[in-house]
Amino acid sequence: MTLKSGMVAIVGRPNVGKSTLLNAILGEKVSIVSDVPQTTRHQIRGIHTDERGQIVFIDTPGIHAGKDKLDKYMNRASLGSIDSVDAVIHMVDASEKTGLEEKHVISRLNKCGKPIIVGLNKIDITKGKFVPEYIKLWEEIRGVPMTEMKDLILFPLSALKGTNVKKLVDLLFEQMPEGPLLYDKDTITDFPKRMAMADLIREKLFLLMREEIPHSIAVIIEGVQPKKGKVLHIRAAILVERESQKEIVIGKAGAILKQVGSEARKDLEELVDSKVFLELFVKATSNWREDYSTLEEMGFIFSDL
Ligand SMILES: Nc1nc2c(ncn2[C@@H]2O[C@H](COP(=O)(O)OP(=O)(O)OP(=O)(O)O)[C@@H](O)[C@H]2O)c(=O)[nH]1
Ligand SMILES: [Mg+2]
Repeated sequence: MTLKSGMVAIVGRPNVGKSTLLNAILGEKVSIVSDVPQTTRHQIRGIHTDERGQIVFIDTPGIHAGKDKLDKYMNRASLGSIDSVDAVIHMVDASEKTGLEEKHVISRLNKCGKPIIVGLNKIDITKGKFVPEYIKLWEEIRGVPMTEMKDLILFPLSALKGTNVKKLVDLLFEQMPEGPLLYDKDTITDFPKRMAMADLIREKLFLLMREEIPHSIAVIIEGVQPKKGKVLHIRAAILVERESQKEIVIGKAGAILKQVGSEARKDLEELVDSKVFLELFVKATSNWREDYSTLEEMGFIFSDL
């Protein structure tokens, strides 16, 4: 059988389930997930390989309206991914009304000339009340009925429950060009370890703090010391913008930080396949979302976009 290989971008507004879908396709957690919007801040590649060939999925940050350097980076990382792929999944939350973000994404996808799969996600909690709204957005922009849009496929999904996820991969393989494997068959992601470590810690902060989480929170891995005995020592800084936010993150008598540390440590141990000693501290650094050197230290590479 001739091998197929290609790339697929997963785009859409925040919180619709893009990262959940990537993890469901791979059967492994590669991208962090939370119900706080703008959880994903980088392009994260997840690689699916089977006897048919290979599909490289690119999970992207949710498209949103912010204006600082980090927001602009995230939006570019997201929409910029469209140019380099063979097909696009536009993830939408079928349980929510359409918004300006959908219009923005659709106007960008309209003339991209690639197959577009509209992932109507969260069908486990919705009967599809808002699906006609999505169809209308496309019909408005193109001035023809949906049935005439040969590049567009509406695809109901539950990324959380795994409903239709295998069928989605089958459908995508049909769209992929012939070609050799792009990565070694055992590679599941090329996201750098240090950035994955920082993201895992950030995920626990999001999950434990939820609405209380300061918008401008970030994690930097400041040091990874080679194993002493059997333990890997990881030192991570949690950045907030103001002194007053430090207390919120630390919690009463250090309760939040302690819980974040203990939950993150378990995931980190799985990631690095070793026992971990995790040292966390909180630092107030004003305006880091506008500061190139801090952003670069976190792994945001502006020259790539
Ligand atoms: N009920 C339901 N919830 C889902 C589904 N898919 C994702 N979620 C939830 O939606 C929330 C957001 O999921 P993410 O995968 O982080 O969303 P995202 O689109 O990657 O968000 P950003 O990274 O912020 O752009 C999480 O609480 C998920 O558990 C689904 O199919 N059904
Ligand atoms: Mg995400």
